[in-house]
Amino acid sequence: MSEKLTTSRRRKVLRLAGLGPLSGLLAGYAALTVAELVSAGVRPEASPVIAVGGATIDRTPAPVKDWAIRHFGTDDKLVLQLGILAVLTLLALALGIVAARHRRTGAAGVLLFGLVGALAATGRPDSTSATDALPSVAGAVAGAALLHWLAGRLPQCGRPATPRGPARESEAMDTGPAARIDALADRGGEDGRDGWDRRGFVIAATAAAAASTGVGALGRSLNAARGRSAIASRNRIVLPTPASAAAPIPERAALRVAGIGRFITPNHDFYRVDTALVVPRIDATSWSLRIHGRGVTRGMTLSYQDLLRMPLIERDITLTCVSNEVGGPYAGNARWLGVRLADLLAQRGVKPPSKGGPADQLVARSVDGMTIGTPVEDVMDGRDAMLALGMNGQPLPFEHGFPVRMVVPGLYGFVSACKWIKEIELTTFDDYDPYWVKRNWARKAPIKTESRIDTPKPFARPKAGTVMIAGVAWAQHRGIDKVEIRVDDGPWHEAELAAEDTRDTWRQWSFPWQALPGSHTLTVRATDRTGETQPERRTRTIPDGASGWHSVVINVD
Ligand SMILES: Nc1nc2c(c(=O)[nH]1)N[C@H]1C(S)=C(S)[C@@H](COP(=O)(O)O)O[C@H]1N2
Ligand SMILES: [Mo]
Repeated sequence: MSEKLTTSRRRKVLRLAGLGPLSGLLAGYAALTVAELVSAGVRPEASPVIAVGGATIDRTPAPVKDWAIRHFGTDDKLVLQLGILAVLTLLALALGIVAARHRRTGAAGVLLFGLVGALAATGRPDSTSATDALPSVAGAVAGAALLHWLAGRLPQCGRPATPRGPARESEAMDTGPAARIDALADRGGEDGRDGWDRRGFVIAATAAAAASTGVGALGRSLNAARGRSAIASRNRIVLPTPASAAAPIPERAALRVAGIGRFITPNHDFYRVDTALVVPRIDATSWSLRIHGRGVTRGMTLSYQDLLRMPLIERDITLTCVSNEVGGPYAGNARWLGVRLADLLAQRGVKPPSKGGPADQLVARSVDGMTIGTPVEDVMDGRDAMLALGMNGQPLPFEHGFPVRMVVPGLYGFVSACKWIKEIELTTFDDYDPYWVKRNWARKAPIKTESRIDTPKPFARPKAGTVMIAGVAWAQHRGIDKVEIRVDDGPWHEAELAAEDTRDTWRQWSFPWQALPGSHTLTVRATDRTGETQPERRTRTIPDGASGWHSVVINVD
């Protein structure tokens, strides 16, 4: 051994490379679990990871968000939370190393990150109370105290140890006299004669980990209990029969072609796009909706029971997300049950701008602070815009807006489909920019005509002969008139359209193709009932929806 390894050095290594970072991790873990417990007493959304995650979502530039939705889909939130946990882990490790040298500085660092959590929690649009800072503050204080305490139990440099007893042969073998002394010193340390009480540290660390786990488990179960009253309120709901039922779906609206999506999307398969890291669980019995603003002669607050007592309409409507790429999955078709929004507004004195009404924008606000702006003209032009309570025969699932959401045929979700709605304000486009508009998305966004090849899938290898090409096309509230298929650079062929349910729903189509061996590009385009054919040119999703033709490349064997 050429280098002399002194006792002091060795302890430094132990402190900085192992136990210091471990103390940091334990402190971080304690901070998060204490925060979780306190958030159960405040509200689950105020817990620091959720708050920082929400603040991150709010501040994510639109192209990045778009990219995240495209690559992670509905898992984008899981990815974000894992990312935050990874960053926190690194910070905890770093603060542990700092604390091993300077206890106070390390502890102060933990408090600083608590402050970041507190600011994120109170700065969220859905935060109405300063108590939202409590989980972060309590967690940070607990974490800082634990780090300070554990760092005080780490081996200290430069203190002489008292060698005691002979070193074991194995330790002394080929390591030279310096290392032998080190080994002796460490054994001495076990007895705590030099201020480094190894057993004491292990006990303290284990106790801290166990206590944190207990606190975290308690917090989780309390948070879950909060959700249970909402679940119970949903389970008790019996949806009334509609005053105006949807016409039965034509039998020939759904094609029997393998690989094509179902005509009605089951609730559990329905795409989900929102900014909520925690799905709001609202008790229907304590929910209310306030309607107010310009031109509302009689403002009002409605309860869920009030809505159930009103005449309900039932309609099939295809929802589409503006973030859907050409050929993408963010469209779904459901049978919605709800109150006609135009009737409700008219009763309260609201007039559309074309009839002299002062408000041209309806802003819906959700319990999670989302704001969504919809043209009043569209809501009141005769289409079946509704406050939906039911989706495919069930009360709305929590993920899809329970207890009440908006649905407006023909408009992308970000300008129409507010979930977990709690307020409707009549205002103007000049006066107010809702959430997405502040982030460079369009103020108004009717759904663009789109068509999608569902089968064959990209890079499929069908056998030569008849290959069924099939998919869906949508142009909500205008209706689909024609779908055409092109193979490679050949001529356009008209596909066969399935029966139309309503002009607010998507339409399935199919085309039996005599496939010849080789690589082929299949392209689809649709024409809506106004006579407009989908443009070929691809545009991005931002600001008002992607356009362009969908195509898939396959290999025929
Ligand atoms: N409260 C709230 N409502 C929301 C959103 C949201 O982020 N928060 N996203 C909107 C968007 S962009 C779309 S496309 C639809 C999606 O509804 P779904 O998740 O039920 O499919 O909800 C809309 N309503
Ligand atoms: Mo969306």
